Amino acid sequence: MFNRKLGLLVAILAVVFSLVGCSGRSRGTNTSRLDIIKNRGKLICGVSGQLPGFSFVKANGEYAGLDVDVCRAIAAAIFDDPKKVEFRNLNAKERFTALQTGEIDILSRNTTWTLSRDTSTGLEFAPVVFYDGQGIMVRKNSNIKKLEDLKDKSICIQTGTTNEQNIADQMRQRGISYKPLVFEDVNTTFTTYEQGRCEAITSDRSQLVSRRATLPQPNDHVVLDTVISKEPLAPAVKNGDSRWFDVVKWTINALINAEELGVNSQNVSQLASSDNPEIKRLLGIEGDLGKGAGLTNDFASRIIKYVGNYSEVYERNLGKNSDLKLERGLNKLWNQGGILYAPPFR
Ligand SMILES: N[C@@H](CCC(=O)N[C@@H](CS)C(=O)NCC(=O)O)C(=O)O
Repeated sequence: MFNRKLGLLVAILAVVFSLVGCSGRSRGTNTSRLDIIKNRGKLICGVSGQLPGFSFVKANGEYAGLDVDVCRAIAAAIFDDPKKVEFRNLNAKERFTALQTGEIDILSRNTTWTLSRDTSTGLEFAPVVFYDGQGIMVRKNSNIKKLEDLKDKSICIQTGTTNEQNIADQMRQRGISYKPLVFEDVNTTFTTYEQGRCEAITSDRSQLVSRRATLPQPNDHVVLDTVISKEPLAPAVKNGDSRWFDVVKWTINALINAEELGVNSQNVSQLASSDNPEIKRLLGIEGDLGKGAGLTNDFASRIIKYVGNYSEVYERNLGKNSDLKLERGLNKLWNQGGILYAPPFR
């Protein structure tokens, strides 16, 4: 009798666990964040909002930047409308909580992919959208040329970033003492540096170049050549939802593959009649690739039509068509001297 009851209990528990799974998300009903977004009718995208080139609000009130365009590309893929995005500004410290609590669907905010963030913080990182490295900015007239020149000097740093940890590692390793001045708000970090209360400021190099342009006298400041870390910047989603994660990954892969295949916002409709089988698959003329991802087969065409390919996104926000004029460097395609490489649409 007792054994039969125990057997029944075990069977019930087995059914419950198989439905719910370890993540607590019901597999039985197969609810993904993708369904929530579709039902809501818009994507909620966490950004910085303070960083020209990546995410910031233009004079006309619209968001712009590489991180912004990643979210617009996802909205184009899902809704055939790049405007169906609500942006939420997040500082470095609060960004991961917003993802964990479900306040945002995606974090697209100059965030470095690291092991602990990928595992202990409960995130999944999509393909890298910008390969960066940490640098140091100083006043030109300071005569600071290398890390050793920062001995006993004060350095402005943003809390909750990889930058805070990397500078500590580098200085300890070289036996250089320094005074870290740590802030939560990026504007305070830069204002403090600008007022001369720090002799240097450290951050991802792209951020230093971006924020330098907003200083009253940009030419009085120089970003040193020294690069002290690898900062692969990638969008992130919450762990345990591979349908949604796939959509984010393949949106980025679409941007990169479109550049590789020479498909851009200008020629995308014309190339719908291309004979090239790779282009046909990318644009959904042939095959059922989009449907397999929970989207329409032409999802990449939508992305390219509204947002462009990776090169268009890069040049508009960070490269030659932007104020920043950042060289593409590592962010060139793998077959053009860079390391951008997306798996195939197959
Ligand atoms: N990539 C680094 C740094 C990212 C970061 O948030 N940097 C600070 C330092 S300047 C920041 O707040 N940047 C401007 C912003 O994103 O609002 C990380 O993921 O930890």
